[in-house]
Amino acid sequence: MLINIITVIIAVIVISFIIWWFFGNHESAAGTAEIVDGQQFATISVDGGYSPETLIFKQGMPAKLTFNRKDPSTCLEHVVFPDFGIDEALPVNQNVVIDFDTRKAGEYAYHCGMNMFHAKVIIK
Ligand SMILES: [Cu+2]
Repeated sequence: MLINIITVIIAVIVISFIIWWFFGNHESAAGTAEIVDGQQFATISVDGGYSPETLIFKQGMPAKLTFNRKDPSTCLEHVVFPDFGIDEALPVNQNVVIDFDTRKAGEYAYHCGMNMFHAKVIIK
């Protein structure tokens, strides 16, 4: 009887974890840009995904977005911003700077070359 209860409890925990893993909101804290002389700068570290996963830029201020890939996997070799027609190669351990168009407010999702890792830039 006790074994049954334990089994049920474990099953519930495992199922909850699976549900959280697939459907939960994993959004981590949003990153913000550093502002120097009327320009905003932000760096995204690419290592098993994009960090910070959500980055916020101010609308209408010139922005430089730097990607630094630490992950050698070919999966993350390219970063793609479909809304801006950007498809940039990211050599390992090098800074790749993108001039980001901040004229239009909105949420701009981007992803790796294979569309497996996702993150976004919010302009507001
Ligand atoms: Cu990929």
